[in-house]
Amino acid sequence: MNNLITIAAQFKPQEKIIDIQEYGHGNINNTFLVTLDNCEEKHFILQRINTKVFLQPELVMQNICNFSNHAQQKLSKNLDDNYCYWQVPHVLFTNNSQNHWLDREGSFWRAISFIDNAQSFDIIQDLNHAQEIGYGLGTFHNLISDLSVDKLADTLEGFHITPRYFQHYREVLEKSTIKSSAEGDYCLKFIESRADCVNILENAKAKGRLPLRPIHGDPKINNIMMDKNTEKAIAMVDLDTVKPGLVHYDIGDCLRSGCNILGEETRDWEKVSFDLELAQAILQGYLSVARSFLTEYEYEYLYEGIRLIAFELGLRFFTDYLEGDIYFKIKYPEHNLARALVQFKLTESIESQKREILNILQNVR
Ligand code: ADP
Ligand code: GN1
Ligand code: MG
Repeated sequence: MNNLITIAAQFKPQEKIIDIQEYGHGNINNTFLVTLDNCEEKHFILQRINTKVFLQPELVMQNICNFSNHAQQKLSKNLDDNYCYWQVPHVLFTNNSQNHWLDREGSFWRAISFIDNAQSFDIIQDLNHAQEIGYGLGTFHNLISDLSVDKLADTLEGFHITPRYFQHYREVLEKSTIKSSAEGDYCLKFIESRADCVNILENAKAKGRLPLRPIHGDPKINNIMMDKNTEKAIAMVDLDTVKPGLVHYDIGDCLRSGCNILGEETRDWEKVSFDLELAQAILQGYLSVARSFLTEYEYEYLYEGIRLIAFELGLRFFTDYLEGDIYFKIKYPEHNLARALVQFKLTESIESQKREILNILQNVR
């Protein structure tokens, strides 16, 4: 605790820190809520960046600063009411104007302003929440849409490039010494039977059908903050993966996390399914703000994007399980296997409802 206070104090040297608690359920970084003895600004977020994942955390900070300056400027100039409630978290600087602080062990720390009176959920609450989640992602895409991709470094090489995850999976599998189990065998078969779909988005990108745009990269529902009073989406957090990509990565990730009512941490993986009503609400919310910039081809590949991102996450979890849990934080030994099963079951459910999903996509346009 003393150590944490010393670290937190780098970002607010004039303030008295009265409490620091672990916060949120992120799978990558270590997040803390810092409480100050200051009634105007009671909290901020302190995070230790996982530098095994983000090998160049300085680039992550540069991207976040570039995005948040761009968005703040846009919000301040906004003459209509598009973004009237929207908030953008900003980076806190140390006394000597650094956007991060390295402790004695070399850990990389950063601080972010707190989105007050808001909460995020790991599991979707209802149709209103779903609609707001979609609205939140659409608002974010609008805000970031005119930030030049040249201003965004690649903070995580290969992120959402499914063929690369697949290639890596095969290499890991070859060396793996994990003993066989019914659940493990289900995953192995599942992956092999989908081998021919892993290139679908990358091929479309290579053919020039899908443009690279600035995206969030990680819009699962617990990264979208909801106002506690109005129950409206008011901010997106976890900006580490803001970088050029396909909108399909974002829309797919948002739907795979929002339409699974058992949540991605359930142990009841056999009961997991993709909820169509929630999908419709998320897409309606999204398109109410983002309809104008999607191209014909982008619409055409939405179904494949939704399916692929669920499959890809299953593949990432299963590979991490085989590799000894080096990427995602775990709470018990087979955690990444359990998470992979959930995503594969979800993929199966998406596939079995392809016709209905295509209908929804047609209707919400
Ligand atoms: P991770 O990269 O590990 O997922 P996040 O940045 O998503 O870490 O933080 C974990 C959780 O903490 C989020 O899901 C969110 O609920 C909360 N959180 C993160 N940043 C903020 C913020 N600026 N204001 C309020 N809550 C936040
Ligand atoms: C990670 O950081 P967090 O928990 O919001 C991961 C996402 C996965 C998600 C699955 C940088 O997100 O890609 O979809 O776990 N983030 C990174 O829960 O890999
Ligand atoms: Mg997160």
